This record gives sequence, structure tokens and C-alpha cells, in this order.
Amino acid sequence: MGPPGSGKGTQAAFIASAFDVPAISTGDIFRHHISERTELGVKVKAIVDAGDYVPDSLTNELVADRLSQPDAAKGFLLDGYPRTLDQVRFLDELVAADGKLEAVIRLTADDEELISRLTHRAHEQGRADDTEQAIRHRQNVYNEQTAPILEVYRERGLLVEVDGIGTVDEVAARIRESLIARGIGEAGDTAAA
Ligand code: B4P
Repeated sequence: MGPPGSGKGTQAAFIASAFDVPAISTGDIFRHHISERTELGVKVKAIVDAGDYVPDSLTNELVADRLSQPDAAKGFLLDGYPRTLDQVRFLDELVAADGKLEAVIRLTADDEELISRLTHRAHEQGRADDTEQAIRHRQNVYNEQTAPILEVYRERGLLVEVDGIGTVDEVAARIRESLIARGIGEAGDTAAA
């Protein structure tokens, strides 16, 4: 978890490879549907471009479907999900059947650093939701709807807070150390990720 630009997608790739689990990014899944112009993509394009959240019912269904695929049976990393209280409740029901969440990683970074990263990405990738107006809107949506759910996971003792400022490798090393300190093993270790 973390505000837009905190490095979720970037770090998800590292964690998934180190712990040998699939990284499941709801944002990537939506962008894929949008670029392929699927029925779902057409439905969510305007929402995602504006920086609003896709309705919980659509997002939850998509995650349930993805987690039911065989590669997620041994473990998974969710990137950008859950983002609302409704999604937290839905995920609780989904994982209660065969295990539990082991950790919730929160990446922190200040607003100006985030805007600078995302405007830089806008130049490189031209994402429709990386305009300054959409970025500020996404930050507000995050603060209103997602920041409160951090408390839920803090109370459960699952929250791992990691400083997201620094090079990509420095942040990746911090995450790795924090997870190992919690007994979550890397691929090849005896403990399961
Ligand atoms: P996401 O794809 O999750 O978009 P994001 O918050 O911008 O994170 P992202 O992973 O792309 O960026 P990152 O921080 O890694 O969501 C997009 C949209 O999809 C949402 O606005 C919403 O509409 C919809 N959506 C997704 N999930 C949803 C849900 N659960 N419910 C409802 N709607 C949902 O990186 C940003 C940039 O920073 C990159 O360019 C990267 O290269 C750079 N960067 C990363 N780490 C850096 C570092 N250490 N130093 C310098 N730059 C760095």
C-alpha cells in the first residue's frame, strides 16, 4: 500500500521475484483491459483516467477471479488492493478459507516527491492519469478512502512501514529486510512466503 507514486508497482516486481509469488496489480489489470478495449475496459476507462476508484463490486470480482488461478495457490502479492474498507472485508472473506495475510507493506513518501516521480513518468509513458490535476485528485482519493484502512491493518499487527525515499534498490532492500525480520522467507528458504 502507499499513495500514487510511492513505488508499489516498482517494488512489487522485486518482491514477487525474491519470494517467488505472482504480483497481482489491480491497476495493471485495469490498464490491460483498457488497452484491449474489453467490456470491462470500456466501462472503467473514464474512471481510471480521472484518477477515481473503480467500483468495489467490479474490483473485488476481478481479484477473486485472479486469486483462484493456480499460480496464486502457493502465495501472492497484491499491489494496489485493497484500497477501500469494502475491499478489506471482501479480501478477509476470500483469504479466510485457506490462510491469512502475512504482512501489509506501506511505502511512505512526501507529496512533492510523489508528484515529481509521476510527472516524470507522464513524460516517459504518457499515462492518462498522470496529469498534475489527476495526480492531485488521486492523492486526495487515497487520503480519503485508503489511508484509513492502514489503521485496520496496524491494529491487526500486520503493517510493515517502509521509507519509500531512496533508490529503487535501497527501498527494495528495506522491504526485503523487514519481511525477513517477520519470518517471511525468500524463495529457497525454509519458511513460506
Ligand atoms: P495503480 O496502478 O495502483 O497506480 P499508482 O497508485 O500510480 O501506482 P503505481 O504502482 O503505478 O506507481 P508506482 O508507485 O510504482 O492504480 C491506477 C488506477 O487504477 C487507480 O487510480 C484506480 O483508478 C484504479 N485502481 C487500481 N486498483 C484499484 C482498487 N483496488 N480499487 C479501485 N480502483 C483501483 O511508481 C510511480 C513512479 O515512480 C514510476 O514511474 C516509478 O518508476 C517511479 N519510482 C518508483 N520508485 C522510485 C524510487 N525509489 N525513486 C524514484 N522513482 C521511483
